[in-house]
Amino acid sequence: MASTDMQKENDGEKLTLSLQKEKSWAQPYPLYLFQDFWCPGIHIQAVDLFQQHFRAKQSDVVVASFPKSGTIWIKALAFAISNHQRFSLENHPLLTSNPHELVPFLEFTFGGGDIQAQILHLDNLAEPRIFGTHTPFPSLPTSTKESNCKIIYICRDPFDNFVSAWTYFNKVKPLSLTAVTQDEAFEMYCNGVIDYGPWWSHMLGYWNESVARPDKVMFLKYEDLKENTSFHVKKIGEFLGCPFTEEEEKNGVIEGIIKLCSFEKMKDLEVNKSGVIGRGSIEKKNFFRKGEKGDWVNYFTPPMVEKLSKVVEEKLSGSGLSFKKKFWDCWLVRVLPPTQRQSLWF
Ligand code: PPS
Repeated sequence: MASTDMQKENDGEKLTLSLQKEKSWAQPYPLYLFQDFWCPGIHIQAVDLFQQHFRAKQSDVVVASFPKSGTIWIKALAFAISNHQRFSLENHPLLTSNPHELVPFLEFTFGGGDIQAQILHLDNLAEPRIFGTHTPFPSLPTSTKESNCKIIYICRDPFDNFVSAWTYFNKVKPLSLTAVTQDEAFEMYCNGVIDYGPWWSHMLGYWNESVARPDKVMFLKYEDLKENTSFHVKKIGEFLGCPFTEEEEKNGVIEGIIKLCSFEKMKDLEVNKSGVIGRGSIEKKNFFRKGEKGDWVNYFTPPMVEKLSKVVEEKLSGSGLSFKKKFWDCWLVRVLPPTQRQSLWF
């Protein structure tokens, strides 16, 4: 091992020495309570380096999210919207690259190698630079919090977020690792123990900032984006300072972007069906599962509904942030076992 790599590993170990730790849902390394959030052991040093070294630019766009909330979707939309005058829809980079490649996670950019070279590389990227992050708002680098860069945050109803996380972690878990059971994972989720959790403080950090500085932080919910994508695409264009002209609207540019970034289209692209991404070599196909709202009805039992509803109420009450539930969905969960709900739901 090169001496700089060894130095980094030692620095990483030093960072975690005094931190509270918990087992991860799906990885052999633990989660550490670092700066009040559950940081995966493998990312802790990268987050620390990102905080210390990243230099924001006023024109930056940061797409922030709690994991399994629609990150890949909003990355694709933000990329397509801010570049809508640069690329044609027929020959678009999203057709040949995964959104995580076009909009890299900032914290992982500092994951290894020569830091000065990484800083230089980031400094030289074409503007506006678009990055992703799972880091909670208080832990973003000072230059990002203080610059005028735009932040788009996406969150998701915790019921669906839990199901998406649980199914995903089960798929990407190394074979050698014993899976956490659904009950265990649910208990951990309700206690906020999940990568980058607690989910409530993650959401509230960005929510409060979006209330205080709506021109800087745009707060989106996966469910709202699903319900009226075209309205939100227009809003994102205005927020990023690249609104669509009437002519573009008439010519179907917004509809084209929505189609290009849709779950059905993205899931079927060769570039998203095969190959791996990231240091953990995650198969890209695992980022696309159902892409629906309300799938929680197929997994939750009535006691789970009761428990998570209480946590949501307790953690979010008074904040102004809430998630609506359909009466029909709650009724189904009360009267039918999970295996019989699917046929009635659609
Ligand atoms: S990650 O690993 O944090 O980047 O995952 P993330 O992208 O946040 O969340 C994955 C869920 O988003 C769904 N997905 C989409 N929904 C709508 N439109 C598009 N284009 C899209 N692409 C991915 C994906 O299927 C995961 O949700 P579930 O409920 O598990 O299907």
